[in-house]
Amino acid sequence: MTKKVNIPFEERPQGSTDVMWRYSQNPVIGRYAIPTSNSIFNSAVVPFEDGFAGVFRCDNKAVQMNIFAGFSKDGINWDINHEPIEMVAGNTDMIESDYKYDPRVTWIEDRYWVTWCNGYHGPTIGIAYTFDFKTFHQCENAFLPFNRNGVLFPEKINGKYAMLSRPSDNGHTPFGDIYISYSPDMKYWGEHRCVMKVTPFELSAWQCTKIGAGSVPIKTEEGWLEFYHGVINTCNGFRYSMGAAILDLEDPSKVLYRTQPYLLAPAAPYELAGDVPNVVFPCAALSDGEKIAVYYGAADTVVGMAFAYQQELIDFIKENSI
Ligand code: BMA
Repeated sequence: MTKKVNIPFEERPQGSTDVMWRYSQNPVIGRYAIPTSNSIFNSAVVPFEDGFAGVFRCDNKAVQMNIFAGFSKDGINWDINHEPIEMVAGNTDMIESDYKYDPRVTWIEDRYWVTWCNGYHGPTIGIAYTFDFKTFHQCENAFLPFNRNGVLFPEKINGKYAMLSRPSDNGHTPFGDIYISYSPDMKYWGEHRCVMKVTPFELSAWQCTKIGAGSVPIKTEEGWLEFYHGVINTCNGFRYSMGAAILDLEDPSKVLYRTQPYLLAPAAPYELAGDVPNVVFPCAALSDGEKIAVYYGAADTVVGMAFAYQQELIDFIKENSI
């Protein structure tokens, strides 16, 4: 897919010196954007046909978590289906799924792959593929429970599919590091290696409790550009912020650079207040090689966007690396 993408973008606000800035019209998706929803957040988008498609986490008014397909001409105004995705069998018999949340989407070779947190005796990583965002083929879960934040690389590495993930527990996990795993066939996963761990509190406190992969990594000349979330446990609970790392192109278990300061932390009203206050949770990023648009869940309630210039951001990550 070499098609030039017209990604949604807004210039840095006058007077701002931040390397990443929020969209002035945030949130782009409100909590009640479909009739049944209580909240829509932690969602993933990709270029599709002459616009964009996405997989959205919509919790309903019984607060059941599920994923829904959606479409957009401009990447900002979205039509989200009113019915959740119904999977059909992919590379295995249908697997039970008590719930689905926090999807990611990436194009690899000939199809779109979706990963999400799949309820199978607790959270683990579900995988499906689609060609058209209408029919979704559910494949084997990647891992044993418990695991979250499964994020595929957009191409094979040394001939194998590669996925970042975050082994966890069955609750609001108070720990968590990022690992990478490989698969020859999207069914059997192994060669698990540690990529990144939490930081010492005194070095970079916003990422000292747990970290998790966010967006599908963006391939750049400097390495894989990966947006991730980092969490600090405060006296009022967890606070989720966004940082970025650059991973080695041939061996992404090698972290080349990683931000000491966060790129975006809860500060706007829709990030500070919502069903879970103080959450900025990136799940997708678009790049045209120059500009970047990140989609993130805000306060587990709505979807926001933030922008950056790719080279400025890479320079910032290198200059402010741990
Ligand atoms: C995590 C996941 C995310 C959520 C975050 C903050 O464990 O459940 O979906 O955004 O907590 O509540």
